[in-house]
Formats: sequence, C-alpha cells, structure tokens
Amino acid sequence: METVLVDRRAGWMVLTLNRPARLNAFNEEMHLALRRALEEAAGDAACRAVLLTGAGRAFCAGQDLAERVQTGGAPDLGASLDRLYNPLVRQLRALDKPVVCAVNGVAAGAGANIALACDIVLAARSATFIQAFSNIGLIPDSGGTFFLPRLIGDARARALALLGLPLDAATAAQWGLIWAVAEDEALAGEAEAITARLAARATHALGLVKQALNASPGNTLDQQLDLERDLQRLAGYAPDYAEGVRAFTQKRPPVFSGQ
Ligand code: T3D
Repeated sequence: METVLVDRRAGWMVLTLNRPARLNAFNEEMHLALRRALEEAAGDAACRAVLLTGAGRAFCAGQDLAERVQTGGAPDLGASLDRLYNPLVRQLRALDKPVVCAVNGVAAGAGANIALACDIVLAARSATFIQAFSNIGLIPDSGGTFFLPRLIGDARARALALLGLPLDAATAAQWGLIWAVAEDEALAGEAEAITARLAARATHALGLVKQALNASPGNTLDQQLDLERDLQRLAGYAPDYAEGVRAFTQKRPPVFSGQ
C-alpha cells in the first residue's frame, strides 16, 4: 500500500497521508514518500499549489510509536529529527508554491506541527490538535515551539505543550492557530476550492510572499523592509505582474501563467 497517495489535478496536487490503521502516524517510508512527492511538486511547473490531507478518520498521529518501543538502548531522537522531521518542515516552508492542509481528523504530535507548517490550514469541525509530546515524555518538535507561541501567544502555547490536551478545531480557529473550520462533510470540497483558487493565482509572487513571511519572525523592521524591497523588485520583473496590471486596467480578470 502506498503510504502517500498522489493525485494530480489541473494545476495542483493532492497528497494524502495513507496509513489509516495507524492514524497516519509517520514511519520512515511515509516520511520519504512525502518528501519525494513534495520534491515532485516543487519541480513541476504545472503544479502551482499542494493540498495535504489524511486518509481515514485522522490527519496524522505523529511519529509511529510502534517503531519506538525500546528493545535495546535508548534511541537518538535528535538524529530522527535531523534526518526526517526537520527536513520535512523546512521543505514545506521553503516550497515556492502554497500548501493547503485539510486537517480531516485528529492531528497529534508532529502531525499537528506539520499541519501548522503549511500555509493555510483548514480543519474539519470534529478535528482536534494535540501537542501529545509531553504525554509520552517528549517536547514539541517539528517546529511546535516556533509556531505555537507566534500563532497563539506564549500563555496558550505553554498550556497546550505542558498539558497535552486536545484543542478543538473551532477554538483553534478562534485563537488564530489555523485559518478556518469547515463542516466535516464540506472539508474536502472547501479545501480543494481554496487550493484550486491558489493554483490560478500569480504563483511566483505567492512564493515570494512565503519567503517574506517566513523571514519576518527573525527580522527587525528595517531588515524586513529591505527584504520586501528585494522581493518586490523580483515580483515587478515577473510576467504575472504585467498581466495583473494589464487585466486591471482592461477591467477583466487576470490570466496568470504562474511565472
Ligand atoms: O520518535 C521520533 O522520531 C521523534 C519525533 C517524534 C514526533 C512525535 O510525533 S512524538 C508524538 C507521537 N504521537 C503521539 O504520542 C500520539 C499517540 N496517539 C494518541 O495519543 C491517540 O492515538 C490519538 C489522540 C492520536 C487518537 O486517539 P483515539 O482514541 O482516537 O485513537 P486510538 O485508539 O488511540 O488509536 C487508533 C489506532 O491508531 C490504535 O491502534 P489499534 O489499537 O487500533 O491497533 C493506535 O495504537 C494507533 N495509533 C495512534 N497513534 C499512533 C498509533 N500507532 C502508532 N503510533 C502512533 N503515534
């Protein structure tokens, strides 16, 4: 069975984590399959947006703990982060096209934080987000200690990380952890509509938007203004900017090539 299903649509791709019996927990094979699929999306000019979701009743339950039952010496989890989780988070953030995450059910541990690494997160009303790490004696990884305080503030980040309790989707949206909630039966359709809309937009510019926002937390205002100048220069040279202005002045919808 494929651990990541790849479904090519007109201008975009759906990647579905596919280990439903284990709530799509990550084993090494699924890590590598997801990385390969994202590389393919990155290298394919015809793919202008990505939708990430899970098969079955969960989005992803984080690391497959069946692989971590200790039979001998303690594992080096730092090495696992270095080799598998951290490259995946970096890859999602660096992808120069938007990634939508449709959280179709529970997102726990690294599964929650990989969702947060995506650009737009839409969750089913029944979905929950669990910083499950401390429940098994670990700390939030896959960017959790970076994303959580920036998205929802230190007080809420601390409580989620220390208590390891589920956060329902409506509260996650209300707190600003995610973009929005959809009714369970509407989630796939709404996520697909968002992804298709993104795929028809000025892809090159959207990649630059990601770059600017990714850099923002570590920059001073002066540094960020300089970065905006540099990226806007690139955007201004691109064909889609010319098309955007032309379409505006001709009072018609733009037809972006993605360039
Ligand atoms: O190790 C490293 O490389 C370092 C990196 C670590 C990153 C991490 O993600 S650490 C955190 C790992 N994840 C967790 O601790 C979450 C564990 N799972 C849960 O807490 C619960 O399963 C959920 C809250 C996610 C869902 O609960 P519930 O009651 O809806 O389902 P369930 O009955 O617990 O699970 C259903 C099945 O999925 C069950 O299998 P079974 O009994 O039907 O054969 C369960 O064992 C399996 N499952 C769920 N999560 C995992 C899992 N199997 C392996 N690994 C899992 N993470």
